Amino acid sequence: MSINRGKLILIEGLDRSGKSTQCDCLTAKLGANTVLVKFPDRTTPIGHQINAYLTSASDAKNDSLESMHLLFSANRWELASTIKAHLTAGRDVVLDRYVYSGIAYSYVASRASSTRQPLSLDWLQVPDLGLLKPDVFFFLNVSEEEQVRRAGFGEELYEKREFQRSVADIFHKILPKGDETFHLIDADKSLDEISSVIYETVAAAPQPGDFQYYIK
Ligand code: T5A
Ligand code: NA
Repeated sequence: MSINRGKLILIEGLDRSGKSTQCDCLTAKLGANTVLVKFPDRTTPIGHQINAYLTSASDAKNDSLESMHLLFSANRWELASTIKAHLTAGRDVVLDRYVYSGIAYSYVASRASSTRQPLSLDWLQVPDLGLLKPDVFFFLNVSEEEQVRRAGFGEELYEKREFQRSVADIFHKILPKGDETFHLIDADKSLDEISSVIYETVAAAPQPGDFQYYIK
């Protein structure tokens, strides 16, 4: 008898929207048979390069944006077979950020400098084609006022107000809003309120069927 495959659950959102907090809560609530995967995974060799990029003080990094975009995607690809193996073995996998962050941040970064070509959505989507699609997808939508109020905002490369405003715009353009797997969450609410909605939605989601992949 074959076991049911696990659910692939994605929590995306703006910076400081509470993604990691909610991923931890959900992973704990779902129990021991659940795996949490955070992107970028800064522990791999590719992740080390990404971490250096995100934490470096210099703004003059636009020349390397194409290669950084490909590295963020490669970071997802290097974990793709591990994620699929967990799901096949019946374990739920919770993703903290994924391809939508990849597209949104590179899109805005390529427009933040007048000295380089902006990157098109078509180009930005290609490296992630073929990756597994989530079965349940949450986007944590936090207001600008609440975002800057939360601890730690402004420490990393992309945590600037103007930049975050543009990231919010592009996220809302690319999110699969009509899709039944997609859930927009008001992330200004309390931690407990949000975690209840997320857990109940996951618990009520149908048993997933065949794996689905991002295709052109
Ligand atoms: N990036 C990422 C790319 O450019 N390309 C890619 O392909 C990918 C995957 C780092 C950067 O990388 C970019 C996007 C980012 O700029 P990261 O490592 O996920 O990505 O960023 P982090 O700094 O870890 O995470 P965030 O800053 O986005 O924060 P979270 O995870 O959204 O928020 P969290 O849970 O850490 O909470 C922040 C604070 O708010 C409080 C928490 O206690 C914490 O202090 N908080 C709440 N307070 C009140 N009410 C609530 N409901 C709260 N929930 C949390
Ligand atoms: Na986080």
